[in-house]
Amino acid sequence: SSTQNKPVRQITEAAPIKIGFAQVGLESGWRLAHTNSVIHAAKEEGIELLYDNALQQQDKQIESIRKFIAMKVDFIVFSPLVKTGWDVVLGEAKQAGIPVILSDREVKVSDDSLWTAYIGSDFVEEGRRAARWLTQEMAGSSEQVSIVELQGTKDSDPAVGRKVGFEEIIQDEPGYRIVQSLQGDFTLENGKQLMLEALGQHGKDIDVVYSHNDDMALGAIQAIEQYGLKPGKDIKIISVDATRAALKALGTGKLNFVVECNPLLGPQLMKAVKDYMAGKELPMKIITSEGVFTQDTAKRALARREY
Ligand code: GYE
Repeated sequence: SSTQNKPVRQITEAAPIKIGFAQVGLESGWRLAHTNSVIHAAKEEGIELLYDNALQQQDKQIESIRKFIAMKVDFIVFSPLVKTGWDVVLGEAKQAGIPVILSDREVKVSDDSLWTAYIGSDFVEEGRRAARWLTQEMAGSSEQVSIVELQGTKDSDPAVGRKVGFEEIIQDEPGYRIVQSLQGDFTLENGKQLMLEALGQHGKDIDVVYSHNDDMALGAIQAIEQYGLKPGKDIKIISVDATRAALKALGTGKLNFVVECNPLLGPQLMKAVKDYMAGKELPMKIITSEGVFTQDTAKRALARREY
């Protein structure tokens, strides 16, 4: 994109690379691990990092980006709350000649030269992985499978992708039905509330919960227990992220399957920043490779899990 061809300034010890990091919020265990990874990796590389947190508010995030533009940072890194609504502020960054790296969510803007690179996951594939496990798990059962979906933040890239990928697989299965799909915000509290609402409407008819992240799944576990059912047994639960807390819940049988989403993006991010400053062309998309966890594989993974 056009911002990639700008001459780069001289980086010295007295004037190191400066990144403005407009983080989206504090919503999840994944997010805390991501923030720590970025801060730590910047320190390791001698890169100056200015950190702002928008607490899941788009106007706050726009304000942060504007502040970083005014401070003439070398890069802006941000995790967009939602996909749309960034054209104006990213236009301002482009005008100022500041490249923007998206970590870990994509945006939908009219002009893709408004951002330089995306570093993160393939959310549609994560949704497919969740659904593939379910269809294998339920293979051979002739009964209807009633699913409650707990969605992440409305119009956010991970919520949209995880829904699309899951539905893509489920739609070919005649017995599967999403009986309720509730919009959430990726937090544990909210997951619990939404699950109580779903239980109030469908009660014991619910076979499966598909949660767009671990924190909401952990909230759903609390709700199911409060309702008097056994999470992982009476109701199967699938989630995405694979934080320590989720791996532990897999180990105790309260969760059934977790699709991994890697938050440790700091090192890749710093590498991209340094490559860019050295005049290298960055790939538009840098996609992380990830696995999945079952109750059997979770215990071993837990010993090595950093977050
Ligand atoms: O899965 C969820 C979160 O954008 C990939 O945001 C991220 C998602 C992550 O808070 O837990």
